[in-house]
Amino acid sequence: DEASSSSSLDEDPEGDFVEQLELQDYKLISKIGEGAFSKVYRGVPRTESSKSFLFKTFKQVAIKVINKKHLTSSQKDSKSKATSREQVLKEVAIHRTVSASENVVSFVDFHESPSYYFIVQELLAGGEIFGEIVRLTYFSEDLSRHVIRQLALAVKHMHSLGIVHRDIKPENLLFEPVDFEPSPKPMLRKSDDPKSKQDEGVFKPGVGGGGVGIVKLADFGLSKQIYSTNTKTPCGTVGYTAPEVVKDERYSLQVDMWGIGCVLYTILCGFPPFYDEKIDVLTEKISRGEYIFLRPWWDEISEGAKHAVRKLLEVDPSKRYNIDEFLADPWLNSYDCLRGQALKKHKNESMENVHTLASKKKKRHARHNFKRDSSLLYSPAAVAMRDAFEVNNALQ
Ligand code: 3AM
Repeated sequence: DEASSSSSLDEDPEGDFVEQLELQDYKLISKIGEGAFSKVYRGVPRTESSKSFLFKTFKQVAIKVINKKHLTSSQKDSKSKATSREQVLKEVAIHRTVSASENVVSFVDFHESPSYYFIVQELLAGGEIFGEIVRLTYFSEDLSRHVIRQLALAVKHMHSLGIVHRDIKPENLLFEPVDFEPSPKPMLRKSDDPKSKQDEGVFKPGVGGGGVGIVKLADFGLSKQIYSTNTKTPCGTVGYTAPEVVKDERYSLQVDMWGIGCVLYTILCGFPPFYDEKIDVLTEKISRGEYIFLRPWWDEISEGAKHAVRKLLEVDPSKRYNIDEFLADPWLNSYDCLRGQALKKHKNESMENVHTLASKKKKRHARHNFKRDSSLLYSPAAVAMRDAFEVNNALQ
């Protein structure tokens, strides 16, 4: 019944819920975090289970537990109402499909009990990149490149399958931390010049600021397959499609590029490109692409990085970088570790004078809202989708 199903999870988050939750193959260890409709637990596959092979591959897993009650409750939030069993199954299907990429959080398993859904996935010990932004304030150009390149590879994989993520934001980027010793020597390849190879340090992900290793894209709750992934389908089939449909498909993939642009902007300076407390003002700013490289935060950021941001935050999706164009971007492909480090040091010094307590507070406040409502900040598609949900709900 309703009461017992809620107490099993909501009131005793550290307990052993396996019996109540009918999750025989995994043991839940502790709660990692909470999403809008789910709680995420660290878990281990049970060795005695028939799926013990999982134990070898994934010693620990992250289990997203979705309480069915929360999905069906008639909350005011239109997003909750729109979320349904079909959406959970769709999320699972898409996650399964895109899981092969090294930069996508691996899908492990899916279970359903009378009260819960369980999406079992690989555990990334670092948590969200969002947390790293809060911790470091902003990333060096090297670290930004390291993070954004991996995000781009994940998006490349998804787009090549005709799948659009639609919710790219720092909260949906998880990472594996790495330990590294700061070194006076460049740890990243300085150039492609073979003569400089001897001076090259060993490539260590994360060097350039912060211990961020591998970065993976997560959360496929808003993802959508927009055309057949069957590449063997003769082009003739596509040939019958109306131009505006073909365009829409292409353009809707482009919303992810906008998302990458927002993430890149945010990690480089520490605040998002579009922000306003009033949602209609924010929407207006987004639709006009009204953002600036705010001084002094952007003063020392390279022209190459700014160019990449401009090409990603291009209002016209046909002019916006597509994933292949972005992967070929000169800034994304440059290795300039030393300069990045030097700039970072310089910036830290100048930042101290600039950051009054008030501006710090304002920024924190902005970040707070940004986390709470960031799907609205990131993609024009998310805004459009929310409006569509509202219209739908009004009609029902
Ligand atoms: O609630 P917070 O922000 O602390 O990092 C994710 C987020 O943490 C974490 O669960 C929370 C809700 O999404 N999370 C989700 N998937 C994860 C995974 N595969 C994960 N942490 C590690 N590995």
